[in-house]
Amino acid sequence: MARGSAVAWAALGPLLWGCALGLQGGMLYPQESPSRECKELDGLWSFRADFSDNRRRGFEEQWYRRPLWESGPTVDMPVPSSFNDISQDWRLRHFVGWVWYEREVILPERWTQDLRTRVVLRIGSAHSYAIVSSHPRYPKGYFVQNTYFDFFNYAGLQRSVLLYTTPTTYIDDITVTTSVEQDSGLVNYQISVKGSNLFKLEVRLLDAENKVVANGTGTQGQLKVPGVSLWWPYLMHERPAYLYSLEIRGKGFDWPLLVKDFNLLRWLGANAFRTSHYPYAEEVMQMCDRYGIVVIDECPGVGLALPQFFNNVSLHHHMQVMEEVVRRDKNHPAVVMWSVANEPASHLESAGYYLKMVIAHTKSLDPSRPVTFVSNSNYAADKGAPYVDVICLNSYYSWYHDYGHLELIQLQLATQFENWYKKYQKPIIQSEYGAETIAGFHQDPPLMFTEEYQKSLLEQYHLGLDQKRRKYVVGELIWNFADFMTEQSPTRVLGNKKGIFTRQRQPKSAAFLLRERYWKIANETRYPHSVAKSQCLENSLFT
Ligand code: GCB
Repeated sequence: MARGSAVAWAALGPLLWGCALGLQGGMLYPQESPSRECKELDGLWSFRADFSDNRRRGFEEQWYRRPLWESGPTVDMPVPSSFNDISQDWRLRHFVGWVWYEREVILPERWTQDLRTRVVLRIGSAHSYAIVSSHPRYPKGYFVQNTYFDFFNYAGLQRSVLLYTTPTTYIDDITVTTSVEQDSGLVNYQISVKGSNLFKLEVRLLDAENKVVANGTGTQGQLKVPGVSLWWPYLMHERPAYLYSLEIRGKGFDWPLLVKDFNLLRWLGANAFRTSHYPYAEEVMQMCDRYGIVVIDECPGVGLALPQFFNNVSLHHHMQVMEEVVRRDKNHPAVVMWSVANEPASHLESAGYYLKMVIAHTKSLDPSRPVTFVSNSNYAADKGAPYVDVICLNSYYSWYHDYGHLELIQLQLATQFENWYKKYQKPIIQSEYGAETIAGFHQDPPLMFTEEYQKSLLEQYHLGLDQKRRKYVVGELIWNFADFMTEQSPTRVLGNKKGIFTRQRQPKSAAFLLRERYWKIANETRYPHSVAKSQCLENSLFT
């Protein structure tokens, strides 16, 4: 297995089994400190997909016992990345089954010899398990992956992998909640220490310039920051606070694209997004804290489309997933609300009970934030809405029905809002609306798929939103920030084209329309919170 005592060897397969058992303990983002060292394992790894009929040859032959190249051919695979689009091999693009990743690592001698050092392997994201269906109409043993969502199921080690150390007595988790008392910020903290009961804890709160602004001791307490300057979303005025934005990319992670996307968000004047339809990389969340972008943090509860999905096994798993999401993201000031699902079949009775339980569980995990799920059901039929704090609605007027009839949007939108509000009297967010648009297609008067149609559709929605937004509509999130890949289907032309940017991040005409709108809303009321003030530093709740 290992060549020499200082060489460690890692394969993904067995690690995935570990992940499946559920993550225990805290999920603090690894930070270097005098007592913690980090070693990034990003770069080129060896890789093999197990193409055997039952996809289990790797386990049967124990590929993990020796260097991977000894049991068969390997290819280079970058980490982080999805493996699907890296090679020219069609089979890999659609691969369902186990894949094996390997990387040799030289560990500092001290890491393996110092008994007071604990070494942790951290995989940012290993994606994913699959639903596999066999089809009697097809050749024997033939199977494909069926998904019930509208994005390509990219897979692999899509986020960074690293090793880090802690002392054997170590801080496993920190929970921070905040409040304000006159001009003071109150920071309540709770620290979980593992490994021993013999320790002394000193707590220091640093501001954006790394100056100590409050001190404490012990595993829990309250820190007071007089004259506090609060975290504030980018360009948001206070009355009424309003979220306007779009959905960005989140499955994989690479810095150039991430920084580009945040520059585009700032250019647009957008102040929020939802992590549709799974939690984004931790680095994305840190950027949101830093740039003042509000996040509706959504778990991977997507594709809950069939009655049989609302069973106790799923419910239990869904609750566990919410525990993981909350544990990971609870300390980000940018997170404003949890979303437990996207478009579940919430008209079903069984879905009503299921959503009630998941929402109640999420609230018990974090009583400080509102909880929602995103609905595309009818107001009269939805069984989950009674349990949410904010109603989030997806609707595609003049797109998935009444094709081309932009003149109907305002009436249909007003009816939608009024019906929901009358029934529930809760704040509403229009969490999706948009039109498929192929960059460079033009037609006037507008026809579907052209840039003019996307613009006109958004304009009609905006007229409808403006009627309600100073009342109970508290946000509008267009679908979508950028074009993205989906499974092949007769309704998708090389993926979903509802982006206002192309996949290469170039603007379609609608991007300019949105830019004008977002900046106009931001400037409607001049409030003391300036753009500059919104740029809080990561992990600091107050600047
Ligand atoms: C939706 C889904 C989203 C799709 C979008 C569309 O309602 O939530 O995942 O991509 O519609 O474009 O159809």
